[in-house]
Amino acid sequence: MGTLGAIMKHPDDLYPLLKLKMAARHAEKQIPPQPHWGFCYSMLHKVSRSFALVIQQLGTELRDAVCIFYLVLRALDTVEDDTSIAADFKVPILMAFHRHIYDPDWHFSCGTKDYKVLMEQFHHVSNAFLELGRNYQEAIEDITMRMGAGMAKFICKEVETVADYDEYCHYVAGLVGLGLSKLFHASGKEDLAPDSLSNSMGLFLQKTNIIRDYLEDINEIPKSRMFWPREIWSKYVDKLEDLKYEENSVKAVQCLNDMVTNALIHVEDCLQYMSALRNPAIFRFCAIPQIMAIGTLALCYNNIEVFRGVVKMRRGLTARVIDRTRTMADVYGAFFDFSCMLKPKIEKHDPNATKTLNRIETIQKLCRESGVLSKRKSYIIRNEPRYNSVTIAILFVLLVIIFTYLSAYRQKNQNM
Ligand code: D61
Ligand code: MG
Repeated sequence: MGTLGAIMKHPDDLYPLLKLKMAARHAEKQIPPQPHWGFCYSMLHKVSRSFALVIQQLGTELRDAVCIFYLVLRALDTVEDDTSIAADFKVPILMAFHRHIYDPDWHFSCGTKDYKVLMEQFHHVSNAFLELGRNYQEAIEDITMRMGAGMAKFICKEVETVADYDEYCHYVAGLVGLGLSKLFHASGKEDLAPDSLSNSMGLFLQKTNIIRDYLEDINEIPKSRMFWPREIWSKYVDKLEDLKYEENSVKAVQCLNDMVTNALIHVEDCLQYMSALRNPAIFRFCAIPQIMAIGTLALCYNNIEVFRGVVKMRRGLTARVIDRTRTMADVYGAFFDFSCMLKPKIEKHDPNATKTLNRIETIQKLCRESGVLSKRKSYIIRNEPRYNSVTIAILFVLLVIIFTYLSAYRQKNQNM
């Protein structure tokens, strides 16, 4: 369904979508003039639309550090993700990457499209990195070293147990959480959060990605990417790729529900991490991806479409999340809403139904006990008129423009 169709179905997505478009346009105008910073910020917009917008609203000093942190790790991940590079060639690069970021002459060609450009012109990222404050450099180098070593370990090791799964997600996303907490603290804007909570922030996002991207990863050329732990999928099928075949649909959805239920373990830590943040820009930067994740999990739960294509939240809903997320009340509200969206999808014959229900009710209880679940616009339950005043005004203006244009066009044809 195109954007226009989606807007007709969800008219109050229109205004947030327009604001998002303007924010993106505004952000692009903010690209710094110096060549290497210009390259870094334009590349950031290309390789991560979702994070680029939330990074853009951080204060200058912290924004530059987080931008470089992102590009350094995205480059490291491009080496890891390129399944055409042989393991014995890839491992040493992953292990030494934390040293290469200090050497503007170093580059390694791999990856595709914008990721390939990032690798080939990596000297711009190194030059910008060398301009950062020492405490930012140390935090970025430390996390890059630990992530590179962790990625190298799993190049030749399968994700077998749930403990392996948590360990792998720690290396590629938990460590990002630990690094960000260090950068926030180094900027003097936040206390240093406990590693366990920072780690959970990363695991919740990464596990959501791994669940949503099952089909894309299993169909990866030349070699499948497999992150679902054998300890879970082997309860349903003999091979991980069997989940994508029509005849295994019932087992596939049960396995999917098992994976979603596992990811919900981290919600309590994430809510605790976010409720401790003091700086509004840092709060929004951390909260928006988390709300996108719980929304995506609610969408994926009990949904066979995960094995038919990539299930994504519609852009209008993403725009509303970005537009509306300002305080912890908005976070509790969103987690409550999406829990209410997931709950009715739990079928009593599902093998994990009881566990899923317990985790969802724990989340709803946490949100209720926050005492801030007040009368506010819900992300799912419609309790106000379909067309609010702003939307009517915009539609009216649009109609006038279309009418004027059509009458001018008809006028011109009559004069011909
Ligand atoms: C607060 C705010 C943002 C947070 C956070 C806490 C904690 C963790 C994260 C962001 C990271 C979440 C990662 C989820 C998306 N997964 C990936 O990007 C996978 O690659 C992981 C390795 C590279 C991590 C790069 C990264 C991502 C987000 C950042 C960041 C660095 C630095 C600062 C802020 C946000 C996934 O990659 C998919 C792809 O290749 O597109 C994979 O390969 O598994
Ligand atoms: Mg990767």
